Amino acid sequence: MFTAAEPELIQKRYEDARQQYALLAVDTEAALQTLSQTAISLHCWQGDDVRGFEVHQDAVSGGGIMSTGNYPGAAMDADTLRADAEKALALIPGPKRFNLHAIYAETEGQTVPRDQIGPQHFDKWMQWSRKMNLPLDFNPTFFAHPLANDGFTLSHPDQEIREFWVRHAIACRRIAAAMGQNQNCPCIINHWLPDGSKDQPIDRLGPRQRLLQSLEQVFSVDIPREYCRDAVECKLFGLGSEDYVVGSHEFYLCYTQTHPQMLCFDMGHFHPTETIHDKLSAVLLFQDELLLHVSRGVRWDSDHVVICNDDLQHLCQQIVRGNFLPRVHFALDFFDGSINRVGAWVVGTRATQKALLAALLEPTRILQSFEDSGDGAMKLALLEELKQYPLGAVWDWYCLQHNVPPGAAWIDNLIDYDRRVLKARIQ
Ligand code: RNT
Ligand code: ZN
Repeated sequence: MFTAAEPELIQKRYEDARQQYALLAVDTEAALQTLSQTAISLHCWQGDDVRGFEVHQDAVSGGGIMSTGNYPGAAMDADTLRADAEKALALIPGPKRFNLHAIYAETEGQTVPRDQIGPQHFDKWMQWSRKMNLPLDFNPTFFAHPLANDGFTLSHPDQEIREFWVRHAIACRRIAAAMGQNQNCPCIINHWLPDGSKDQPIDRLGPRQRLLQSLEQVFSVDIPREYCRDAVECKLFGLGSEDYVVGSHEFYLCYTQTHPQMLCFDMGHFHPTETIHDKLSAVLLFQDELLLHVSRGVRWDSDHVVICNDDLQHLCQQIVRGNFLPRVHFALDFFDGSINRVGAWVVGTRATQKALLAALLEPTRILQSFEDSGDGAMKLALLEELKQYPLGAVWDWYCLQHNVPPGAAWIDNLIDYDRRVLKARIQ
């Protein structure tokens, strides 16, 4: 249905676009070169609605997050998840990484408590990573577990429960280091916990004191930085933690300012009208690197499939304008179980790459000179005109060079996989 244009035509369109951008002193080749060196980490949990493969998993609460929808074909085991991911990866140009959670351990039918998981439970993932040339990232799972049912983990008032989660986090850091060693580049491990309260806790300080203590324990274990980099993720509110989240923005901002771990900004973790692009130039003035969870908040949900909207474009603009690319890590974080999950991965990743490409194709120097000379209307005018520039022609050329379908052509591959594979799965 969406037959791709002939390669010669794509090349010709690119050549025209190259000249059009060149008139603004924008070097499309340089932009493409940068794009082809920027990896996006795809999150495994879009493929199975954040279920994971733990044995004897109790029906427990989502722990502050929840994937909704029952579109057919969700992956129910690791081989299927990998197969679906391979399909998605084949439709996304350029370098990618793959982000796992602890609940995706492969334990051969054995129940392995979360504080006892080790690198061996991720052997198959690491083999796959090598085969696919796809570095892995990692996350401890502080939710969907009986010991998380109170809504508190690392900040739980019960010391034994806290210690269980501390051991879990340390076990995960060791796994991350094994992944880093396996792939010869650091594995980014992100620590997010759902801890918080639904309604007006009297004590807002105690849980934060306990979280701080637990984090000190988790990070007191020396793990080589060349293999593992730790991040901590803040949040304003979640499902069941509407009134209070222990690991708030202020908590982790202060924490990372005084500790070597990096901050993780999730685009959906702030007030519904608050965006993160303005925070980069503030935080990166004081800190070395930043993990981004590219996501899309819609009303109270923080995890809709990413599209190329203003928020994402503003974010990428800030990264490029501030020369922050070498200091930020792009990870996707959304989950939608109501649509084809492979499609969700591809839509979100391609949107992120397109937003980045648009930012890389910006005539920043001209815009800056308008700003400097007080020509605000001219600056705004050029920003608006740029929206009609042939980004798509440059993008298609990039896709062609990376052997993935350009334009809408990939939707045909998606329809085929949907009908032939996903809908044929017995649920
Ligand atoms: C939840 C956080 C967190 C999770 C993943 C599954 O609000 O955004 O990053 O989405 O760890
Ligand atoms: Zn997140």
